[in-house]
Amino acid sequence: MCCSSRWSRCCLEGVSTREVPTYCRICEPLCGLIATVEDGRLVRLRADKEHPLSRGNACPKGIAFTDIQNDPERVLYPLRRTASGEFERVSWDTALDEIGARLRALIDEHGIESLGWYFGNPSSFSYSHTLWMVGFQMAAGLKHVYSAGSQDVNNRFVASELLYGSLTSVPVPDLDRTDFLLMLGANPVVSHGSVMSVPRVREKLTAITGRGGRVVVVDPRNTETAKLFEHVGVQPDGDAWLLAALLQVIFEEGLEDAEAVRRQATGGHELRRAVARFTPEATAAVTGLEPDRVRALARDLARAESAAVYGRTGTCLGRHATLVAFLIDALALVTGNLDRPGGCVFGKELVAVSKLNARLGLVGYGKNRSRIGGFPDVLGTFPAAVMAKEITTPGPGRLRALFTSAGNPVSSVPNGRELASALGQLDLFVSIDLYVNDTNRGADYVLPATTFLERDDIPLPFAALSPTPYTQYTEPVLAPYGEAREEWWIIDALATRIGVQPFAFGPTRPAGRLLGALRRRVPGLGSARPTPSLLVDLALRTGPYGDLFGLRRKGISLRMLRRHPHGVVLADRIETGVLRDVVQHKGGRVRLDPDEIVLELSVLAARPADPAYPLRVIGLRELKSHNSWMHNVEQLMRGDREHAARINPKDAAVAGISDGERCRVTSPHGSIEVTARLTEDMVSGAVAIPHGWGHHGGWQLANAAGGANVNDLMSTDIADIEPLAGMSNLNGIPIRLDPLP
Ligand SMILES: Nc1nc2c(c(=O)[nH]1)N[C@H]1C(S)=C(S)[C@@H](COP(=O)(O)OP(=O)(O)OC[C@H]3O[C@@H](n4cnc5c(=O)[nH]c(N)nc54)[C@H](O)[C@@H]3O)O[C@H]1N2
Ligand SMILES: Nc1nc2c(c(=O)[nH]1)N[C@H]1C(S)=C(S)[C@@H](COP(=O)(O)OP(=O)(O)OC[C@H]3O[C@@H](n4cnc5c(=O)[nH]c(N)nc54)[C@H](O)[C@@H]3O)O[C@H]1N2
Ligand code: SF4
Ligand SMILES: [Mo]
Repeated sequence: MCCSSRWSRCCLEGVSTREVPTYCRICEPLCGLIATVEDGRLVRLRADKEHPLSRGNACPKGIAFTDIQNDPERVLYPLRRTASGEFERVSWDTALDEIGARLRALIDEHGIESLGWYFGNPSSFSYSHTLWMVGFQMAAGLKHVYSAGSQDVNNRFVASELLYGSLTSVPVPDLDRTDFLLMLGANPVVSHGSVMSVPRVREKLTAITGRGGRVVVVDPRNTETAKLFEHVGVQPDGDAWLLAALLQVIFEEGLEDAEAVRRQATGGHELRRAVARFTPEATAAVTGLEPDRVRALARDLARAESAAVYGRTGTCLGRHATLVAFLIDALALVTGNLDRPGGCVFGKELVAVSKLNARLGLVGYGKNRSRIGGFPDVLGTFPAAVMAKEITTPGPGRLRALFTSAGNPVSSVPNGRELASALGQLDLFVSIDLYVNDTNRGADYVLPATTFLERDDIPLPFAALSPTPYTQYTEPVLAPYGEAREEWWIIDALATRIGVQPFAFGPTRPAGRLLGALRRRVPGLGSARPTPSLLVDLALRTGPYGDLFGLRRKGISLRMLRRHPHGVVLADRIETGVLRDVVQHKGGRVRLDPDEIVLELSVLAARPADPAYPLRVIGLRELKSHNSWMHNVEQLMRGDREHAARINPKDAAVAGISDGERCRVTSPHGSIEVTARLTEDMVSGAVAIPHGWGHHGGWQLANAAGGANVNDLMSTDIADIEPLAGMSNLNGIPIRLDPLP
């Protein structure tokens, strides 16, 4: 099956064993793995020493994926819910034909706008899943599309739209060359880095201080990352104030790189005016930080030889998420650190999506508005926080049939209880997943997806996010277990049944003529059609690193990548001096004063204190959990793992709670019970609780792990959804702690 695999024969019983290089698709470093396969079954995963960047490094989750691949509780056959609420096995034909018939009836009665899709985080690691999802959305004209993005990163995209006129152009910190990294709301030592694709990220960070530089971590918790470097214990959701104060000091003291601001941007004066009131003194009550410390930080950052500013989920899930993402890049630009070595730099895409999109305007920002709340779409998706109300609110355009793929929104979006109850009101609910999870347990059908080891892949969106540009193509390592199928195949099969075909442009259109040559017969899908690998090969070959069908020596194509099964480094480092090419605004300059941002700064006000809810809850990721879906793995759940809230001892004392006791956490929106773990790591006022616990699915070990869904504390009130990007507010929510008897 794989040209790169090494075969050996076990002399005893003729068992065939293969060692196949591939890569992990659980999180963003995409570490190289070697899979040991015996007679079509995975027996082991280990780190790939020959991978050019991860070089023999992988984390416990990647290695433990063997147990997910082989989990007896994995869904391997299409399931249909019976009248008694149990699932029964049905054939693919039965499932697809029945779903198709129900969809056609719904569309006849209520139109295509009654149909919706939520795709979760693991989809972003599958090029074929995302490609076919987008193809289906465009071909069918789907409006109700939701994703994990509104709980994760859409604010980052909208900030890029405002700054650069290019939603998908996101700068990354140039870790290998920077002298100063200011990191807000990220814990890469545990998360392994996000919106930057950096194998061995811990080494990259310690190398900065090793060569005499600094790493400053702004976080309400003294995290595993902060402990290695310098910690600034900000109050939850204080980042907008802190960043504005840093800019204020820099402008006031004339520390800005005036030449860079003039050359790269417009609106510098307006930004300066907009931040003028945010002095370190004026913001101290919100940030919880000493004014002198903020001043010193601003000076050090501005004077550093080179500096990068980087923020991740801790800065994306507050009430001002888009503003914060905007100010992060503005700070880099104003200090002369945007698009220069050691600063924040723009990687080159494998497929020129940003440019193509800017030219063709395929998906963007605010092309549509959500029915509930009137939120602008981001890359064709609406805030997942309105999904429940889109189902329960009567009227034209009501969401009546929902598909979820690679998602567990009851666990991951705000107010899981509301969503769980709304799902029960759907006319049709279909899920494509590896498991019966906390969301699809009430679905009409659960369709079995292949794991990442059972599909071919190339990490399309991640090449531009790697300080050392690289890529890797992998063939499937295993044939699908049971009757698992790839998402793109399932999407295509469903689409066909409602008369829609992704990527089927009419034969008279130029794209149609081109794609005409790119058709292949696929088992189970009827007539010849475009396939993901045909399309991606074309896109790669004509892309920025492509071989241009032979015109560019050493350019890439799938064929070329197959010859390098451990991955290929595409360049030593990200090119700088590319800003004019990145920025799509007329005039080619970054906008520092978009109306949305200037307005938000002018009205920015702290949430009034409520004595009934004196503390704030924030998130926390743990090394051996992955969002909601790795709690069924025995290796990862060994030891004393339990769902616990991290609380500062002073706050616990006020609430009358001791270490190890159970306590009740109450917000204005809900209430959960967790174990209290007291730690000086938390700033006083902030309580950290991991998400993705409190399971009720088809995964017994996960169910038995206990815990609670922290998102039951979160709100889906329209006023609580961040207006610019539709971000869910999951960090900094006011809470109260009470002891449990
Ligand atoms: N082990 C593990 N790794 C993962 C995941 C996982 O679940 N487990 N999930 C993956 C996913 S989907 C993602 S998106 C990435 C996320 O990658 P990261 O964002 O690096 O991961 P987190 O650990 O959530 O780090 C967020 C940090 O923000 C802090 N924080 C919370 N509120 C605030 C605030 O208001 N201001 C500031 N400045 N900080 C705040 C938290 O204390 C936390 O330390 O991780 C990925 N990697
Ligand atoms: N309070 C709070 N909430 C959060 C966050 C937070 O920091 N705090 N973080 C948010 C973030 S950053 C994210 S990304 C979201 C994640 O939110 P979601 O993406 O909704 O949920 P996951 O927990 O990642 O669940 C992924 C599902 O995909 C399935 N799966 C795994 N691999 C595959 C595959 O290859 N194919 C298919 N079809 N299914 C697969 C798993 O079995 C699981 O059911 O959670 C968000 N929610
Ligand atoms: S760090 Fe992420 S990509 Fe690397 S092995 Fe662990 S889970 Fe997989
Ligand atoms: Mo995420």
